Amino acid sequence: MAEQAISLSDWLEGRVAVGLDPALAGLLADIARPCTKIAAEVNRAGLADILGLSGTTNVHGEEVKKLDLYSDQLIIDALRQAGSVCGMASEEDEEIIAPSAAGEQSDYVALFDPLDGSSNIDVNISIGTIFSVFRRLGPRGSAAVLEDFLQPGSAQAAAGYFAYGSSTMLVLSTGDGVDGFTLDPRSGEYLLSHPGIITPARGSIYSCNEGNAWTWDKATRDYVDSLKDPAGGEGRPCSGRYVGSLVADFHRNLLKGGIFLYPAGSKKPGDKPAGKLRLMYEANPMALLAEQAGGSASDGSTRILDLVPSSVHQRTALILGSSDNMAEYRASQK
Ligand code: P6P
Repeated sequence: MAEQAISLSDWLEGRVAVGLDPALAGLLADIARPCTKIAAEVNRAGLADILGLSGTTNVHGEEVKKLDLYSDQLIIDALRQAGSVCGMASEEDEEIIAPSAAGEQSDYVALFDPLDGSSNIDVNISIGTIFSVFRRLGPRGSAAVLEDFLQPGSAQAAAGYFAYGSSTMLVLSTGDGVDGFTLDPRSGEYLLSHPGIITPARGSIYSCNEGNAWTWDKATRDYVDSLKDPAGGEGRPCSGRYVGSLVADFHRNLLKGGIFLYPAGSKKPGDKPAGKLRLMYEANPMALLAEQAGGSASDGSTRILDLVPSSVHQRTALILGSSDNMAEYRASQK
């Protein structure tokens, strides 16, 4: 007889019993609710044209937004209605987003990429929602200010992602390990399916867009070439796996081990190499999960979680994964 599966709400209750702030537990549950709706819409996206939903008015005569804007609004409305945050920042919104009046009493701000990789929807590739939570720096009773968001990733109170794939999964950390939950579509409950995720110390998968190799520095190009060389070192040759959707690529590597690289690149001689991924709501959350699962994450020279942000939407290079693979990568950059 299978053991009774633990639901997300049971799991959160258990964590509150050993010290997790009940308000943070509530915030995580409040994020899960809109993401379950997003999962359902992502699964229907393929029907949009057939049902005349995308970019036109739907059967109810409502104007239907692009799925990433729809997802963004769902999360904002849910967190405002619940009063769970004193401010939000989203990849889809240039300015920080004000809370509801109730939210001004919250101790937390949330940052999110509501539908990362959304360009992959049309080709039915897994995409996801990525979120990061910080405790506010100032006193309760007013909307969060920019400083509440511009904290190093090491200060995250929680972080995680929803993966909309063959099943819908939630993978999160509140700083005490990484746990994965799978949505049971029948009950609408997230059930603990991957307790205490530890990423393998070494993996044979490398993930990067090699079409950008010409923009990387030589040390990075040489390192990636070594991964493909049977005589290039332990575990070679590695297997290249790159979906082009951070949640999908990260999730596979988290479970199977390996290294994901989106290095800084310069497209014109003399250009300062720049990263593409967003620090606050892509790199930081994934870096927290990687470290909590036993791996590590860097921008090529600095630990991601040590980066002090100057802007909510700033970009960074991101190299993260298994501890041994990351140690090898760091040694190759010296
Ligand atoms: P490229 C998706 O647009 C995204 O932000 C991440 O999900 C993904 O890892 C990356 O960009 C893919 O970028 O340049 O390889 O298409």
